[in-house]
Amino acid sequence: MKKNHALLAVFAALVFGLATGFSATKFQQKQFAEGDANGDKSLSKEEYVAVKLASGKKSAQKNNREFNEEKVAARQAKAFARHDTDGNGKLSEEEFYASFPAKKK
Ligand SMILES: [Ca+2]
Ligand SMILES: [Ca+2]
Repeated sequence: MKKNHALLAVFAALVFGLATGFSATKFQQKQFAEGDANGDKSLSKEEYVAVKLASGKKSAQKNNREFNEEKVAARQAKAFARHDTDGNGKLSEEEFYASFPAKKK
């Protein structure tokens, strides 16, 4: 029981550290950190599209799929506008993480 509580505390701290109401995976955190080229803790449209292109390219190569950079860039630019829920032209960490489909538990 004690052990469970300790784990729970660690988990709560992690979640709290990210703000409440959402949790991000390591992958998402890494993408955000890598994507934020100028370090202002938010992703501009360019930063967002770039990181999506990079990861899309990687997975396309891994799966031996064709990768149409222009098409993906256009799609991601649209996705960016959808995910920028407060419309300030940047994705905050919260907005970025929310852009991922919820993981099944
Ligand atoms: Ca940035
Ligand atoms: Ca925003």
